[in-house]
Amino acid sequence: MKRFSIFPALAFAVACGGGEPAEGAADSAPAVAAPAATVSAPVAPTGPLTMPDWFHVDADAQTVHMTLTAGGTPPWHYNDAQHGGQAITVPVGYTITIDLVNDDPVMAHSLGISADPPPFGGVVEAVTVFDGAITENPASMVDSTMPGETEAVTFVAETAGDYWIVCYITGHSFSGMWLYFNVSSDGSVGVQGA
Ligand SMILES: [Cu+2]
Repeated sequence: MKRFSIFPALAFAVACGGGEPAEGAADSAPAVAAPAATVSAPVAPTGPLTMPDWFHVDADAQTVHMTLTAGGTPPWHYNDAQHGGQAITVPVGYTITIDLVNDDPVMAHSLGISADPPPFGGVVEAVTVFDGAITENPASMVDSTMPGETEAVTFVAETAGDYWIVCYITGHSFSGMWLYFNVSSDGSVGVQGA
């Protein structure tokens, strides 16, 4: 189980910040993101709900289809956002499909909807709040969504509330690989912070 020996070290390096390899990560972080060393929950992005080109709503069919691209050097991210730098809102009762594209050249990633809020520990239990809202083998370094792969999950957002999209690979959510995921009861839909 080599991931247990490798990842705490990586997470530690990220948490400590250091001076040297953080340049690229800092450049790609949205202005709303909290500093990487923060372990408390940052403030969620505000502003209007937008419809980026990776986010498609069909009100007649009551579906939302979105693409989340995972990758980057630590802190790892979805769609270039870390530490809740994006907030995704979907209407309650809609059927949601998320295509997780792993664009990271070297690292396994995963995705699921967590009912437990940040801050996240090094190990996030591989459970999800909505049936089907989790990629396969989400904590595995060798059998989750591997570099170059795309994995789709489809689920019904059946209960309104505040949730979080998390990566279950050890150390990833801890280091910032998570987004806000809100299920609205008033039909609100869109993305903040994109
Ligand atoms: Cu990850």
